[in-house]
Formats: sequence, C-alpha cells, structure tokens
Amino acid sequence: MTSIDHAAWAAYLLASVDDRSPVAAITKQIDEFSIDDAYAVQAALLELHLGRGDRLAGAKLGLTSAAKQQQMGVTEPVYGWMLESSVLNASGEVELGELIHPRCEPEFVFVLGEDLAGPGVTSEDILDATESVTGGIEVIDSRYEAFSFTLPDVVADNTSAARVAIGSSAIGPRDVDLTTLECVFEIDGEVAATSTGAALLGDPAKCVAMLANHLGRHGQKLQAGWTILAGAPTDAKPLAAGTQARALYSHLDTVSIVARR
Ligand code: OOG
Ligand code: MG
Repeated sequence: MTSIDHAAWAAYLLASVDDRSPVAAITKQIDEFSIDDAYAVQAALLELHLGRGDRLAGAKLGLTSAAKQQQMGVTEPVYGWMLESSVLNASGEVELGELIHPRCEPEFVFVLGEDLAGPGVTSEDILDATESVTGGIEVIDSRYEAFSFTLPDVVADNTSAARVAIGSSAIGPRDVDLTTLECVFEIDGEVAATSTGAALLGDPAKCVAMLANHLGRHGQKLQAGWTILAGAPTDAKPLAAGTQARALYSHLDTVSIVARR
C-alpha cells in the first residue's frame, strides 16, 4: 500500500453524500490508487458512518452480472457495506432530494442465520448458513461525476450503495433452485429486463461465497442476521421523480419503490 491518506479520501466521499453533489473520481487525481487502498478508503468511510450513529445491516456485492459489468465498464465484482440507514421502509419511497443521480436495479437478497468465515467458503456453505432468500431493489448513487468510475474508485465509494428495499416474503435457501429463480424488472409498468439467478456469475450463492472469502482476506466474516445483496442480474435504470420500479420474482413477493421529490 502507498502513503495515500485513506481517511481524507473517505471524508471527501462523505462530503459528496452530505452535499448531494458529485465529485471527481479519485483515480483522476492520483496515479497509484490500488485496490487495497480503495478497500482501506471504504473501511474508513464505514467508520465515519458508524461514528455518526449509523449501524451495519449487512454487506453487498456489485458487478456480479455481465449486464452490470458491461453497463459500468468494470469487469470485476466488488464488495461493500450495507448501512441500516439505507434500508427503505415498507412504502418504498425514495427521497430524490437526498441523492445525486440515483439508479435502481433488482437484487437477490440473502439473510444469514449463522456466522461464516472465509477462506474456502463454497456455495453449499452459503446455503447451509442462509436463513432465507428474498427479493429486493437497490438504489445506487455513485458519488462520482457522470456516474463514471474505475474499479478502485467504485470500491472506495462503497460500491455506489445508497438505498435498498427488501422484500417481505422469504423462502428457504434450498426451497427452489436459485439459479432458475426468475426476476422481471419493470419501470412504470413496462418490462425493462428479465433475468434469472444464473445471471449472477452462474449462481447467486457463489457470489455470496466470494464475499465471505473476500472478508476472510481482511480478517472479517459474514455475520448471523446480516442482509446480503448478491448483485443486480440486469443493468440499472435511472430513477427520476415519479418513477415506479417493481421487481417481480417467480417464487417471491413483488418488491416496489417509488421516487419522490
Ligand atoms: C456499482 C454498484 C454495482 C450491482 O448490483 O452490480 C451494484 C455501480 O454500478 O455503480 O450494486
Ligand atoms: Mg446492486
């Protein structure tokens, strides 16, 4: 790792959240910003949020589908944190005034029943440790200008995490084959995209296993009670005033959000 001031870059990104104003990507300002530096900034940013009284609700993966990787031009999965303050209430109302240039995307969501530590965690281990699976819609909001970034930038920015609606229905992790669980994503009543769990690196549980192994490399573990987003199976859509997004799942209740100004 370099002599980069991780805490200062975390404060830079938090100011963007607070001001609802995008900032220049970090890699546009410093040449040698490594992935390790980026995860160190992400960790410092989490500390700043926790220091303000927020709490950890779980974790997330991003860029785990070909659709997302192509949309964002970043071809590797990323890992981030989910804060309690980001979880929307049952009305699914998203206050646009609190965000910069939000987009929304469907999610496959795992709720963990047991702690699980990498390395060596497999999809089967994840299914064993999972209490339930449900659907969700994530609202992402890159803190960078033009929603544009490289891999280390988006890692530092906690993988664009902003808000999330979590479904109220739940199935057991082995009740259905998660690779064939279908999701239809609608924007204002029009089908925007359809997908199955297999869009997530072939298997959503495999994505969560990668998260466990990533945390293991940082001396951390998945924790019982955490909510984990496996990543969007399809590309994200802009969330403008009045936009209503719905994710309809083959074996789960529909999740919806609506954007308000
Ligand atoms: C990065 C976050 C990606 C997902 O599900 O792929 C993500 C971004 O696209 O801004 O949450
Ligand atoms: Mg996502």
